[in-house]
Amino acid sequence: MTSVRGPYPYSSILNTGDRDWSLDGPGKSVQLTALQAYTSITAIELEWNETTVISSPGYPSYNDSNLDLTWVLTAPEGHMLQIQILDLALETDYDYLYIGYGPGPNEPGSWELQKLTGYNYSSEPVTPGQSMWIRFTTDVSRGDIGFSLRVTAILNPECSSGQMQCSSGLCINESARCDGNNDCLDFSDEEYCRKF
Ligand SMILES: [Ca+2]
Ligand SMILES: [Ca+2]
Repeated sequence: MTSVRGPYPYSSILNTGDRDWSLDGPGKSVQLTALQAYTSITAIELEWNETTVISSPGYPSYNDSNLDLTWVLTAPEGHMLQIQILDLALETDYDYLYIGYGPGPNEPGSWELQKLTGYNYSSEPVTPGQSMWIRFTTDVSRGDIGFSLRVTAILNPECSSGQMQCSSGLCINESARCDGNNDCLDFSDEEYCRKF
């Protein structure tokens, strides 16, 4: 069974929005509009062959301001997460979908793999590793359709000959070992290299 912890929200008053201070005359009142920032982190542990679909709140439409939502997903040992974007329509340059490898957007050992906005995306599945994170942020103004993506915990494919396996389970070309580039995304192809 999928194990889900969270979302763990915290809300805060960012500012007081539009104000009408015109108090002159009877019957006038002050209206204060509070804009809320909604931040949450949801942890999802997938079991073997399990699939989950993650979508923006209210998909296929969103209009929420100041969202900052994070999902952190993990697969069991020996498995990898495969992600496929099913749909993406975000307010260009204002609302973003981030996809990364590792335990969380600001955690050590994490890397941002994709930063998406607007309408262009690839529906090719990508397999970042055993853990990954997704972050969705919106600004104060308008929305669009939102996003939907599918994450599946797949059995770690054996690397073919001429490849090495990273600690994350990713297969990379053997020639990328110890070449100074972080091909594994977790630096495991650059560990235990002879230093000249
Ligand atoms: Ca927006
Ligand atoms: Ca390398």
